Amino acid sequence: MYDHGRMAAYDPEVAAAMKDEYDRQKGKIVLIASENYVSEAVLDAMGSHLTNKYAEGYPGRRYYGGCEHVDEVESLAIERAKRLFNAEHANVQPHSGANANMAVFFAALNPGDTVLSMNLAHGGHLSHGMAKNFSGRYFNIVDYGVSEGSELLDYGAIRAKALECRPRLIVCGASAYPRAIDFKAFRDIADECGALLMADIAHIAGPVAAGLHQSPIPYAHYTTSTTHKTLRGPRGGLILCSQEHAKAIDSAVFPGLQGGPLMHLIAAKAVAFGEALSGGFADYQKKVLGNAKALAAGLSKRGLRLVSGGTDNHLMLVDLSGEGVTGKEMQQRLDAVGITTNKNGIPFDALKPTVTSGIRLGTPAVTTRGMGEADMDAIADVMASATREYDAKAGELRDRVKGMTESLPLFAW
Ligand code: DSN
Repeated sequence: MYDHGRMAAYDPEVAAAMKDEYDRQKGKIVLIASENYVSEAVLDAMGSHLTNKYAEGYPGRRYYGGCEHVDEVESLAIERAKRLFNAEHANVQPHSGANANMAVFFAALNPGDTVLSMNLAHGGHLSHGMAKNFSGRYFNIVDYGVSEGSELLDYGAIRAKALECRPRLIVCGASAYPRAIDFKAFRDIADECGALLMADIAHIAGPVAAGLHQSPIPYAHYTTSTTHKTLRGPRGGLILCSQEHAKAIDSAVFPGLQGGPLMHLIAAKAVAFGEALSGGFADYQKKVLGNAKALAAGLSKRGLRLVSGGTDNHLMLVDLSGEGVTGKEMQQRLDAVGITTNKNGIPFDALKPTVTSGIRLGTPAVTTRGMGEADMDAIADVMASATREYDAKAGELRDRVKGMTESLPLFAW
């Protein structure tokens, strides 16, 4: 376990806030779909003296002396990432998922080029083309979304849009889409209109690595990811591609966008990829998906509406618009009883993004703590009460959540 006492001896003020955050993580049920808990091994690598080293460049081709050991670390991370995803090339240097996406845009596009990507309000991501983001400012973004009735991606409509706008790049992948994504269908569309395809699997990297979701690797020209969501590594980014695109991607990351790589985080990525290649990882991912289905079923049977009716992956969106409570209020209520979530717009939301009609829920973190399907039903019960009888039951709900988290370790796998 992390030694808070040692930190307190160095810097009591920072240590106190760190310990409070540790207690918050331990005392609450975390249902933020993009969060997880790392192993002690990943934590150790992040907190190591590798942080002291400058290593601009790539293994064997650095601009600083003394890189022989960090070369080994980065080579391990690259080889493990390639093996994990069955990819020809991996760049493990992006500091974040947004940086990984920016590097692909930098490698594949010129300013002003047309990009077809998923609307943020329908589940896309900031870095796929939101107006204020670099992607929306420097490129001509055309967006696609989900259908109003089914709330699912409509590949026929996406194809029609692609043939009309003739994008240079099509971006698929999402931050708040609860259903499987058909990467092959996207590649067929890209081929038909002469576009490149980027798949952002930040959310579903874990199930993809475990063979529980179709892999984009055979279809996408570029695959990007974060390493800290379902993949359960340190905060960071990753790009996978074929040899054909390797040079352009490496050059876009460094010197294109970044200077020195964060070698302590690259070591932690290597450790996390090693864990993901080990026996228990597929089992963990199966449990993440099983827990998501159980949570969705528990909410549905208590009358709460889920966008698209359920989930195929680790996350779901609860539509609160018929419940007399906004996403913002629900996030606050749940926080007060010990469940951490995030308000989230639902497709065709009438409320603004700072209020929203929905909340997004995901099961990677609770599964890492060892919770199972019966726990998901108990959480669904708390959430239904928090939606409909919060004022009368807040205290009781807080006690129930406390009872559920008290004995659980942060990392049970
Ligand atoms: N902010 C992340 C999420 O919560 O999905 C995406 O980058």
